[in-house]
Amino acid sequence: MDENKIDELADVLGSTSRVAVLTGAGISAESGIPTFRGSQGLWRQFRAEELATPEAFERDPKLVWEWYDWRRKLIGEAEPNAGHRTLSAWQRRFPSLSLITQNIDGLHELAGSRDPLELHGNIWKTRCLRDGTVRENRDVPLSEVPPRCPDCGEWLRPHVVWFGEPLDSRVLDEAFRLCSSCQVMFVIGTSAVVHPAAALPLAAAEAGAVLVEVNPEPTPLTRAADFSFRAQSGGLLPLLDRKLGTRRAP
Ligand code: BJW
Repeated sequence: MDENKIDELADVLGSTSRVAVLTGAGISAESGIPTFRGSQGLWRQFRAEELATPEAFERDPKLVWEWYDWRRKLIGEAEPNAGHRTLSAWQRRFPSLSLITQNIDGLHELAGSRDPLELHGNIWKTRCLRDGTVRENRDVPLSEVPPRCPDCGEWLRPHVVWFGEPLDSRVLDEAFRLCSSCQVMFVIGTSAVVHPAAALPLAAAEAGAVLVEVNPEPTPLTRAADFSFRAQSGGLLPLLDRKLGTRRAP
C-alpha cells in the first residue's frame, strides 16, 4: 500500500466539503457476498441472460425467483464490513457526502448510511406486475415462489434493475447532479463496465472533481483516476479514515 499516496489524499480531503461515492459489489465482497465478474463472480456460475433480464423473468419467473431467494438468504446472513462502516462515519465527517450504490444488498443502510441512492434497486423490495406497487419483503425463504401480491394476487417481481431496463430517472438524474457538483469522487469496488452507472465518475472528472478509485484490480476507469489504490475497501477506507483523524475536520 502506497502510504505517501494515502497521506497526499488525506491532505486533499482535509479541505474538501463535497464528496460523492459510487460503490459496487466489491465493497460487499468482504461481507461474504459474491461479486458478479471475476474468477469467483456470479456470472461465472450463472448466465445473466437467464436470470437478470426481463425476458428471463417472462420465460421462467420461478427460476429467477429461486435465484433471488438464494441470494436473499446469503445477503440476509451478511453484516456490513469496515468499508461500509467507514463510509457511514464519513457522512458525519464531511459537510456533504452523497452515497450512490449499484448494490441491491442494503448493507450501506444497515451500516447506518443515510439515504443511499440505489441505482439498481433493492433485493428486499418487491414490485407488483399489475400496478407497480413497491413493498418491502424480508421473508427468507419466500413463503411461495414466485410470490404473489397480497392485494391483487398478481405475481411480484424483485424491485431491481435488470439488463435492458431503464434506471429510475429521478434517481439517475440526482446521481449525475451530485457527481457533477462534488469536489472528490470515490469509486469503490466496481468493475465500471455497466452503464449508465459507469458514466457517473466520468461526469465528475469532466466537472473537475478529483477521482479516487479503490479496487484490487484495474478497471476501465483506472487511467482517468487521480488516485488509484489497488486494495480491498475494508482495509483501505479505515486506513484513510485514521489518517484523516489526525487532521482537522473541514
Ligand atoms: C473489490 C473487492 C474488495 C473485489 N474491495 N473492490 C453503454 C455502453 C455499453 C452497454 C450499455 C451502455 N448503456 C447501456 C448498456 C447496456 C447495459 C450494460 O451496461 N451492459 C454492459 C455490461 C456491456 N446496461 C443496462 O442494460 C442498464 N440499463 C440501461 O442502460 O437501460 C437503457 C434503457 C433506456 C430506456 C429504455 C430501456 C433501456 C441496466 C443495468 C442493470 C444492471 N443490473 C445488475 C443486476 C442488478 C440486480 C441484481 O443484483 O440481481 O446490476 S448486473 C450487475 O452489474 C449488478 C451490478 O450492480 C452491476 C455492476 O457490477 P459491479 O458492482 O461493478 O460488480 P462487478 O462484479 O462487476 O465488479 C466488482 C469489482 O469489485 C471488481 O472490479 C473487483 O475487482 C472489485 N473487488 N473485491 C474493493 N474487497
